[in-house]
Amino acid sequence: MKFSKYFIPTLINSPSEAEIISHKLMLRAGMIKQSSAGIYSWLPIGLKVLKKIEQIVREEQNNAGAIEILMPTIQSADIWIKSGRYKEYGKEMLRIQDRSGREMLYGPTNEELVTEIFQAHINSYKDLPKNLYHIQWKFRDEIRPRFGVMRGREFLMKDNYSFDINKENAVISYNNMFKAYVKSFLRMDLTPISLRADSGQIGGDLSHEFQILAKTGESTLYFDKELESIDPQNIDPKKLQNYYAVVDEMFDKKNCPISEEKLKISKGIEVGHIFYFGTKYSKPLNAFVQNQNGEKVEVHMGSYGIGISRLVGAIIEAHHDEKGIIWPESVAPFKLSLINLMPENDECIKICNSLYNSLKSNDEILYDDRIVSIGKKLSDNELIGIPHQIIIGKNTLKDKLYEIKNRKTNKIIKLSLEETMNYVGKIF
Ligand code: 5CA
Repeated sequence: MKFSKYFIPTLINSPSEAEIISHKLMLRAGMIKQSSAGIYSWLPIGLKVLKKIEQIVREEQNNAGAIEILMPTIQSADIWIKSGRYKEYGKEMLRIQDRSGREMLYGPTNEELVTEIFQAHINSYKDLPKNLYHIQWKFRDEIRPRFGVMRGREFLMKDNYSFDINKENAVISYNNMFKAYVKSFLRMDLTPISLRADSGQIGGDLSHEFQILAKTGESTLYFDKELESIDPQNIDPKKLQNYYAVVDEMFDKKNCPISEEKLKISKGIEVGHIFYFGTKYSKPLNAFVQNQNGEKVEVHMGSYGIGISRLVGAIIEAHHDEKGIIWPESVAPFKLSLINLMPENDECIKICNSLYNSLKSNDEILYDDRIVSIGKKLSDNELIGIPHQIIIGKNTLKDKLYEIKNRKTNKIIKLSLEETMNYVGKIF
């Protein structure tokens, strides 16, 4: 992609409305544009990152046996009246009337809708377990939308729903998702901490939040220090769940089972939340199956959410420096940028074009061919945080060497054309 033909509207200064670093950097890097409070348009590189996160989550859901569907954003109030949540949800729910006066709403979550789908099509224990997910926009009329995409009103969520014959099997599904969550976050270079959580609006008695430690996080976490030194990838969920780790609402100083020296208190960003809530929705919405004895039983359900759009901000909170974003390779909008420092010099253009032409079928490459100052070019590339940068300028003309910069380590190495091509080959 040629930068000059693309659309990355970078800004020198961050707009005054942005309070935290990820919001500032997303605006400065031209990733999003606010359209109204807590509602954003996603500009090209913002969208690319969003899609990559979405894809990682999708792959780990599929690996864990979940099945993708797509439910609508607009739902009928009827099913929410049946579950009893239509009133309960209060002002956070955006309510709409269609032209014939029917009560509709913009979905804040999908327990009711997915239970209705299950109920219509599945009626035997032989079809269990089932786990259905979708990746869809949600709307919650938050009192205080803030921090950009971190607490939006419209936001992208992956939500899935498990259906099992009994509690025991439902807990197996729960732990299976727990593992998939850990894997998904690790693939984004995030180290999640899982904590016992309150199940709030969704309900139920078993719930965990997945949090990323960050000073700017909105949650306060209380956990065993040992958790920080554990590699969550190679540990059984049940073992992980045995450590003391709770979020604010669950913390009780008097009943805390670990000593003050062992307890760590940190701020965190909630990137995922999982729930087991038994028959809370299957009962009112008549989601029964026949068991082995031919009896009708209500299915046991769990729901599992990942804040896809929030993750864009959370990853930046975890990966940035004073110059800008440092994207982990797995979610970077482009893996490589090719920076022409002398875009008006025929020879330099020739070298860049030939390198670009040999690579351009790859949509992981951004070719910065803009006619702007060297300073702006370098600082824009730092800001948007492409992991690998090939810098072509005077030095390349003089001694045929290409400067390769690693955004994370800030190290620059000089390579011949052949070595450069080898280096590039290894990135993809
Ligand atoms: N139905 C359940 C699980 S599918 C549910 O809705 N859970 S939730 O309320 O905890 O939301 C799931 C995830 O969505 C959260 O962990 C968070 O990462 C993200 N999220 C929730 N509210 C917002 C918001 N206002 N802005 C951005 N992301 C949000």
